[in-house]
Amino acid sequence: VNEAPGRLHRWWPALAALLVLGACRFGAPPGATEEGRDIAALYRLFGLVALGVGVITYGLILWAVFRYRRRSDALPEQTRYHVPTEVAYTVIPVLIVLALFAFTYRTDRRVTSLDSRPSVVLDVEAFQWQWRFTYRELGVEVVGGPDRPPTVVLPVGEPVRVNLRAVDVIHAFYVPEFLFKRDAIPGLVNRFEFTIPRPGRFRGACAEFCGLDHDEMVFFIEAVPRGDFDRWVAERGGGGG
Ligand SMILES: [Cu+2]
Repeated sequence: VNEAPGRLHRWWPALAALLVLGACRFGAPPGATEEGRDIAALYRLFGLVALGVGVITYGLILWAVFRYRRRSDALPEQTRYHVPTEVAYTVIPVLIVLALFAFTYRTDRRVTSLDSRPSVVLDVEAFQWQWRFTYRELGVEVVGGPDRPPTVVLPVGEPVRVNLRAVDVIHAFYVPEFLFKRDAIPGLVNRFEFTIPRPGRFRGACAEFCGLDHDEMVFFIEAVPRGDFDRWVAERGGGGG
């Protein structure tokens, strides 16, 4: 009758591992902005290429281990300087790296481009230890305070331009679900754009240690339909943009 607990005992490590792994999220989020989706596609490409290289490499290692395992004390035939093989294992990795570089360059250019006509311009100011978001054209400002993370509302499906500044020390604007991070550096304006295709609420935070209350530099971005956005602006006495 008392066997069950004993048997269960053997499964404790597996159960504990399952619990820990269950709390993990494997891989990157899919990318909540159009730019983020571009980056997610690049991640996937890198993952697949790495998987292919891994399968081939481990396959060849296993093949060599079993095919050429020790069968007697006699030394097998020793070969060296096999030029075609050496050329192949030099050229192929170089080609893979060049191709990945080209894809990365293309994605980076698309993600950081400022060609589109932004429908919202957002001045983002990082300071110790919160954020100030100013909709210059709409006359609206959102400032966070201690234990009061700010929520920035933005219209869905419209390009947003961010002008990122830092008042005191270096901070970093980071929204994990956007798969995007940019430093805020005193004396410098970092500009970038993003478009959020679907409504949602996304948590952002400062990603550069900037002093004692660095961890309090949390903010939220909320993407809503245009009508809701206009109402939100009007409630704050803004508009006219
Ligand atoms: Cu900071």
